[in-house]
This record gives sequence, structure tokens and C-alpha cells, in this order.
Amino acid sequence: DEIGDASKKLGDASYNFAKEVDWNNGIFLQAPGKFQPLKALKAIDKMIEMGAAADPKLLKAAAEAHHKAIGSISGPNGVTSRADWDEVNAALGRVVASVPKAKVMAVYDAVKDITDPKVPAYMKSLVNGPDAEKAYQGFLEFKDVVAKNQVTAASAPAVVPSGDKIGAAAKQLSDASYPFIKDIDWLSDIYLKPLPGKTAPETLKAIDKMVVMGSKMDGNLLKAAAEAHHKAIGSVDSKGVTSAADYEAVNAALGRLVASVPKDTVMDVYNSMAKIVDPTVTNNMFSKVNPLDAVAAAKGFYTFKDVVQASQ
Ligand code: DGD
Ligand code: CLA
Ligand code: PID
Ligand code: PID
Ligand code: PID
Ligand code: PID
Ligand code: PID
Repeated sequence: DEIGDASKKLGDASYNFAKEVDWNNGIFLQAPGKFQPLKALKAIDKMIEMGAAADPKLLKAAAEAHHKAIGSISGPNGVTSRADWDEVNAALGRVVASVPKAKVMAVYDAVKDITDPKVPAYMKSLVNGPDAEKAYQGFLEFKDVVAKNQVTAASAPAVVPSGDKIGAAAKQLSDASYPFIKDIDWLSDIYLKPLPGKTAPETLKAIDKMVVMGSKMDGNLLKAAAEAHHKAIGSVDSKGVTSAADYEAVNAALGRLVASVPKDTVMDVYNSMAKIVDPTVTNNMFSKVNPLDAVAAAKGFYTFKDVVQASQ
């Protein structure tokens, strides 16, 4: 397709730049300016809306391309192969072309809103400047091909299941865990801190397992889960806490999503996360909430998972 061809040209223009970026730099975990969690949540919300509007088949293909690209990483900077770099660009270009232009620009504008204007120049100072300029020129030509192939209407909204066992179990889980949800400091910057003692390549292994799980999920249920998150973000209070009803809808959607992949795929995510999350981290989280609320939530979760497993 045209986007695939254009991605080769984009690769010619941008792979030198890709090689110069230190992909393992801890800086990418930092807020790109002043830490403004509620504004950042708005930017994430625009990405969720764009994801929900995208063609699920193309999202799946993009996740597969990222998984493959993680497999061909080499060198200290963590760069993927030239071929996989091109495949990721092509896959993302197709995702972008599957949503109306306004949804893409809404992400751009919301991210701009939380980004200090000095950030781009600083990023450029870390690589060979002319290579960054060449890559940007390549991106501008690529985007014209994407725009030419872009849809004007979003894909159809998800079909949300109802009256199922997971929906009923989600009500019980949510009643049991909403007090715990209200105890959590959602506006803290602690969630942006690197995991103690873990390097970027170690963390990337766990991310890869999530990418694989994402690529196996039912596309309609993933879209439904994204829509439920978007609705939940719409009802957050000044502390970032969503309404009880929207929280329940998120749990139901995520339970159905988990049930749409094989158990081993879920356990691969859990086991790889357990390798990088030190017990000090979970204990620290526990120390900041009402312990009775956390234990009630945990009991709720371990009951819920049996219902999910039964429909898996
Ligand atoms: C937890 C899990 C939450 C940990 C929160 C921190 C996670 C940080 C994630 C970092 C993200 C990295 C990505 C960065 C993104 C960058 C983007 C560019 O508190 C365990 C041990 C292992 C815990 C770590 C693994 C968690 C994995 C969860 C998957 C999450 C994937 C999503 C990640 C983020 C991305 C999201 C999109 O399981 O867990 C607490 C448990 O710790 C406590 O241990 C459990 C035992 O495993 C279990 O066997 C049992 O003993 C239990 O139960 C206690 O404790 C007992 C009874 O058996 C129960 O019936 C019940 O009564 C209970 O007691 C009541 O207390
Ligand atoms: Mg989420 C999970 C935040 C958007 C899909 N997501 C998580 C949690 C964290 C979070 C609360 C990971 C850390 C953790 O396990 O804490 N998501 C979060 C935010 C946003 C977002 C702030 C922003 C909008 N997500 C989002 C979108 C999608 C997903 C758009 C795609 C549709 N998310 C998704 C999945 C999963 C998460 C599939 C998980 O599996 C993971 C999770 O919750 O694992 C348990 C602990 C969790 C909580 C504090 C909240 C849940 C409370 C449960 C139901 C009860 C508590 C149990 C116990 C006390 C602690 C967990 C024990 C553990 C062993 C399971
Ligand atoms: C400017 C000035 C003009 C010239 C110009 C110009 C530039 C415009 C630009 C630009 C626009 C632009 C847009 C970009 C958009 C990037 C969007 C990224 C989206 C990320 C998402 C992430 C996600 C996911 C995912 C799917 C999940 C949801 C999420 C589901 C169903 C200024 C040059 C024209 C770069 C969507 C993918 C996992 C949130 O106009 O004179 O330069 O860049 O998890 O979905 O689960
Ligand atoms: C524009 C203007 C509107 C019209 C429009 C428009 C276009 C927007 C577009 C577009 C946005 C867009 C985005 C693209 C992004 C591509 C990103 C590629 C990333 C590749 C990576 C590869 C890798 C890895 C990996 C992880 C490793 C690092 C690497 C570590 C720690 C402008 C059309 C709407 C194409 C990250 C995955 C292995 C490098 O909005 O008027 O057209 O395209 O190895 O991580 O090692
Ligand atoms: C233990 C001991 C026994 C008892 C026991 C026990 C506990 C086991 C547990 C547990 C397992 C477990 C699993 C959990 C899994 C969470 C998985 C989260 C996945 C997140 C993903 C994120 C993403 C995306 C997304 C889609 C994108 C890709 C991504 C596309 C196509 C220890 C109790 C049985 C919690 C997949 C969603 C946006 C990466 O066994 O005695 O306690 O928890 O962006 O894909 O866009
Ligand atoms: C298990 C054992 C295997 C069998 C198995 C199994 C099950 C795994 C499961 C499962 C994993 C799982 C995960 C679920 C996670 C639910 C997470 C809910 C999160 C809700 C949120 C709501 C909110 C918001 C929001 C953003 C705001 C904060 C809030 C800010 C900054 C165990 C079956 C494979 C259900 C986060 C979105 C508005 C609170 O593996 O043997 O069954 O379920 O307002 O953010 O303000
Ligand atoms: C213990 C012992 C067992 C019993 C048990 C137990 C307790 C475990 C616990 C607990 C685990 C736990 C985990 C919690 C996790 C919360 C995760 C929240 C994530 C929030 C995010 C917010 C955000 C944003 C956002 C984007 C911004 C950055 C942020 C930018 C650029 C010990 C009870 C099981 C509470 C990700 C989205 C706005 C950070 O295990 O016997 O009690 O709690 O602002 O992006 O700014």
C-alpha cells in the first residue's frame, strides 16, 4: 500500500536519527514540563479516544509490529532493526489513517498543552542536529501520504455485552474496592518514578508481554474498554477519582478483556511484572491507604478472577 511504500522513504530519512536516540534514557519517564496530572489525564484521554476510534485490526497489527521490533533490538541505545523500524512506522501510519484528522490533532494539541516549548530543542541537542532535521522532513512527507489515505469518519462504536456473569461479578468487585480507590492518591507523581533497581531493558521485557497480550485481545472488547475509560475520565472529581458507576463499568470491561485471551498470556504479564516490581513497592503503596480497605479490595479481586477464569 501507499503508506507501506512511504514508510521506506521515511526510514531512509529517519533511521540515522533513530540510531542516535538513547532509547534507554530515564528522561522519557518524566513529565515533559511542569507536572500537571489532571491536564496530563486530559491528554491521555485524547489518546484513548483516538485508540477507541481506530480500526481494531490495524491496532492489533501495530502491536504485533512493536513486539517484532522489540525482538530485533541491538546496541547500547536499544534501537530496533531498519526493517522493523519501517514496519512500525507503516503500522502506525495505517492506524493514524484509520481515524479522522480531528482526533489526531486533538492528541497533538493536548500533548502540546503539557509540554514545555524548550523540550524539542533539548531533545535535538542530544542527537546529531542535521539528522533530526532530516527525520522531521521525512515525517512531513510521510504525513501527506497518511492524510491522503485518511478516513473521514471513526469506526463504529463497540458492542458492549450485558447481562453476563463478568458484569455481575464486576458489581461485587467494585462495591468491595471503591473505598480503596478513594484512599489512593491519584495525583501523586510517584507513578512516574523508575522502578527501584530496574533498568530500561529489564522493564521493556514486561512491556513486551503486555504488547503481546494486547495483540491477542478481542478488538471489540478492547474498544469497549477504551470507551469505558473515556467515560470514567469524564466523571473524575478534583482528586482524580471517577464515579462508582463508571468505576464498575471499567472493571466489567477489563474483566471481559482479560477473559478474551488465554490464561498463559495473562500469567506471562503477571510473572514478568513480578520480576521487576520489588515488594518494597507494593508495601509502600499499601502503607499509604487504609489497610482494611486494601484487604477488602484484594479479597474482591481474588473472587472476581475466578469468574473471569470461568469464561476464559
Ligand atoms: C500488587 C500489585 C500492584 C502493584 C502495583 C505496582 C505496579 C507497578 C507497575 C509498573 C509499571 C511498569 C510499566 C511502566 C510503564 C511505562 C510506560 C512507558 O500489589 C503480588 C506479587 C507481585 C506483585 C507485582 C506484580 C503486579 C502485576 C500486576 C499486573 C499489572 C499489569 C499492569 C501494569 C501497569 C500497566 C497498566 C496498563 O502479587 O500485588 C500484591 C500482591 O503481590 C500481594 O501478594 C499476593 C500473593 O501473590 C497471593 O498469592 C496471596 O498471598 C495474596 O492473599 C494475599 O498476596 C490473601 C488471601 O489469599 C486472599 O484470598 C485475600 O483474602 C487477601 O489475603 C486479602 O489481603
Ligand atoms: Mg489501566 C491496570 C491505572 C487507562 C487497561 N491501570 C492498571 C493499574 C493502574 C492503572 C491502577 C496498574 C497498577 C496496579 O496494578 O495497581 N489505567 C490507569 C490509569 C489510566 C488507565 C491512571 C488512565 C486513564 N488502562 C487504561 C486504559 C486501558 C487500561 C485506557 C485499556 C483499555 N489497566 C488496563 C489493564 C490493567 C490495568 C488491562 C491491569 O491489569 C492493571 C490492574 O489493575 O491490575 C490489577 C493496582 C490496581 C488498582 C489500584 C486498581 C484496581 C483495583 C482492583 C480491581 C482491586 C485491588 C486489588 C489489590 C488491592 C491490588 C492488586 C493485586 C494484584 C496482584 C492484582
Ligand atoms: C502544525 C503547523 C502547520 C504544519 C503542520 C502541523 C503539525 C501537526 C502535527 C504534528 C500533528 C501531529 C500529530 C501527532 C499525533 C500523535 C498521536 C498519538 C496517539 C497515541 C495513541 C496512544 C494510544 C493507545 C493505543 C491504543 C489504545 C489506547 C491507548 C485501545 C482501543 C502544528 C506540520 C501540519 C504526532 C492513540 C495505541 C495503545 C491510549 O500543524 O503549519 O507535527 O504531529 O492506550 O486503544 O485500547
Ligand atoms: C498531521 C497533520 C494533519 C494530518 C494527519 C497528521 C499525521 C500524523 C501522524 C502520522 C502521526 C504519525 C506518527 C508516526 C509515529 C511513528 C513512531 C515510530 C516509533 C518507532 C519506535 C520503534 C522502536 C523501538 C522499540 C522499543 C525500543 C526503542 C526502539 C527501548 C527502550 C501531522 C495525517 C492527521 C508514524 C519507537 C519498539 C523496539 C527504537 O497529523 O494535517 O502521519 O504518523 O528500538 O525501546 O529500547
Ligand atoms: C498466584 C499464587 C496462587 C494464587 C493466585 C496467583 C495470582 C496470580 C495473578 C494475579 C495473576 C494476575 C494477573 C494480572 C494481569 C494483568 C495484565 C495486564 C495487562 C495490561 C495490558 C496493557 C496494555 C495495552 C492495551 C492494549 C494495546 C497494548 C498495550 C493494542 C492492540 C501468584 C491468586 C492464582 C493482574 C495488556 C490494553 C492498551 C500494551 O497466582 O497461589 O494476582 O494477578 O498498550 O494493544 O492496542
Ligand atoms: C488470574 C489468575 C489466573 C486466571 C486469570 C487471572 C485474572 C486476571 C485479571 C482479572 C486481571 C484483571 C484486572 C482488572 C483490573 C482492573 C483495574 C481497574 C482500574 C480502574 C481505574 C479507574 C479509574 C480512574 C480513571 C483514571 C484516574 C483514576 C480513576 C487519575 C490520574 C488472577 C483469569 C488469567 C479487572 C484505574 C480511569 C478515571 C480511579 O490471572 O489463574 O480477572 O482482572 O479515577 O486517573 O486521576
Ligand atoms: C500487600 C500485602 C497483601 C495484601 C494486599 C497488598 C497491598 C497491595 C497494594 C496496595 C498495591 C497497591 C497498588 C496501587 C497502585 C496504584 C496505581 C496508580 C497508577 C496511577 C497513574 C496515574 C497517572 C498519571 C497520568 C499521566 C501523567 C502521570 C501521572 C504525565 C506525563 C502489600 C492488600 C494485596 C495503589 C499511572 C495518567 C495522569 C502519574 O499486597 O497481603 O495496597 O495498593 O500523573 O503523565 O504527567
